[in-house]
Amino acid sequence: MPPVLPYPVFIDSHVIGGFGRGSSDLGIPTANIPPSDFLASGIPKGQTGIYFGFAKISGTYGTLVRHALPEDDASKPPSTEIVQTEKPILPADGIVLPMVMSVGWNPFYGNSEPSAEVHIVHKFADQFYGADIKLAVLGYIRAEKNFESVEALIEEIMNDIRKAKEYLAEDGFKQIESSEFFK
Ligand code: ADP
Ligand code: RBF
Ligand code: MG
Repeated sequence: MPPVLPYPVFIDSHVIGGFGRGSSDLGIPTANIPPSDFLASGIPKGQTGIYFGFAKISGTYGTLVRHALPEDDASKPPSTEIVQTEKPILPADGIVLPMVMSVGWNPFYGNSEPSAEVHIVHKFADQFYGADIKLAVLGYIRAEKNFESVEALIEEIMNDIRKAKEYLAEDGFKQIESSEFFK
């Protein structure tokens, strides 16, 4: 099955700080990008929900320094600063990897600002805040939902990852891996 229009949608962006919950609450880190890069991508009306596709990271590993959380409003992300290292993102640099992406308000957490975040199916040696991230969004999996528990949310994300891997192994999707965009 080939990607159905408007896909593939290509996004050239960079990794920014988010709420810092993906790794700590869920054990599923997500590289956040500026939501405006998603909105400008050509996906109809910036539709929220869960997507799948490929991602390529390049640059050096970088960490995030979080400044104090605003005590009065936990629904807003803390102010942050990226500290770049000189360590190249090896061995993943330049390799096209499977990804799942969540766009919206995270109803489970009730965020007051939209986020666009990408979980890459790969074990990285370190964090890569500030790195360049290229995305080929190839399809829509489902709408965002609320859940009864963190465990239920994690289970659904695992299911999304399973589906993404399944779709991406099909010829029509697999060929995007070697597209000019990722060169
Ligand atoms: P934040 O809320 O700041 O995005 P997360 O807990 O979601 O924090 O962690 C995301 C960070 O973890 C990413 O910015 C990236 O640097 C790192 N990371 C490590 N492995 C992965 C991965 N497989 N997919 C996405 N990000 C990863
Ligand atoms: N958050 C939700 O509130 N509802 C969802 O249905 C939901 N689905 C997600 C699916 C995937 C593949 C990923 C990576 C994240 C999803 N999230 C969802 C976002 C999750 O709450 C978020 O990654 C953490 O809050 C960390 O920012
Ligand atoms: Mg994140």
